[in-house]
Amino acid sequence: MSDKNLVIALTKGRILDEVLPLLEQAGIVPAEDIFKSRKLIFACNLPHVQLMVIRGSDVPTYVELGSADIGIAGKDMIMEYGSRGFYEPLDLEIAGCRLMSAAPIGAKLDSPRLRVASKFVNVAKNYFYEQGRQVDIIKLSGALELAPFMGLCDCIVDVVDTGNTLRANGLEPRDHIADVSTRVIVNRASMKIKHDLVQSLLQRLQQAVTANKKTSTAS
Ligand code: PRT
Ligand code: MG
Repeated sequence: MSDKNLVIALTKGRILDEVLPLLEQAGIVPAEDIFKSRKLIFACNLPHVQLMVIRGSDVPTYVELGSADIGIAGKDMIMEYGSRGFYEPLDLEIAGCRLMSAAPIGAKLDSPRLRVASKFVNVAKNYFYEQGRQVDIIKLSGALELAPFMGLCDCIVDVVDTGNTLRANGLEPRDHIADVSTRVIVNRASMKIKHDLVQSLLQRLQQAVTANKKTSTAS
């Protein structure tokens, strides 16, 4: 990590689609089409900036350990990572969704020890602990909606947007655990050592977020 370079770790998938236009408004444009390339790291129009494209769950790790200065990831991933080893100065207000529990429609969750399947094991554990409920947490990596019907668990914790995926699989949302949107996180040392570079990027991103909000409320 040189003092003059800025490495930005981006989340691939739906966040990338929404974040590239914001970065462009903030003056950062990849040197090639990220979607057509199999590369994982990209140069851009600013010679001192590099963009990494990785899984959202890995973004906090890169930023906390300082291999990336800045990260862009969903609040769900940041909550699950669960560290205070970086700053979270900006909400980009994109890729909004909710972390929720969900169960088969009408199911009574009255067993004394609830079996909960999730990708978000820490989020789930903390939430049910705060509710005073005894739980066994089962870690899954995907297709969570199937798990209750296969007898693996009583309920799940997942991110929900429209709720269509839940409904299509016979589930209903239950508890609203947290609102999720895409956040900018910054390595603690980078915030000091690269103060000017980081602050000017944060400012331009904030302006892009504000400008987008104005156009979306105007239309
Ligand atoms: O890439 P990987 O497989 O590890 O993760 P992923 O598939 O969850 O990644 P991706 O690209 O889908 O999402 C990355 C980030 O987008 C998440 O960390 C969230 O912050 C944000 N996000 C916003 C969402 C959704 N909305 C969302 N709806 N992430 C996932 N979903 C999924 C959800 O898991 C469920 O399968 O979409 C389905 C539910 O959508 P609805 O509209 O049917 O409710
Ligand atoms: Mg995916």
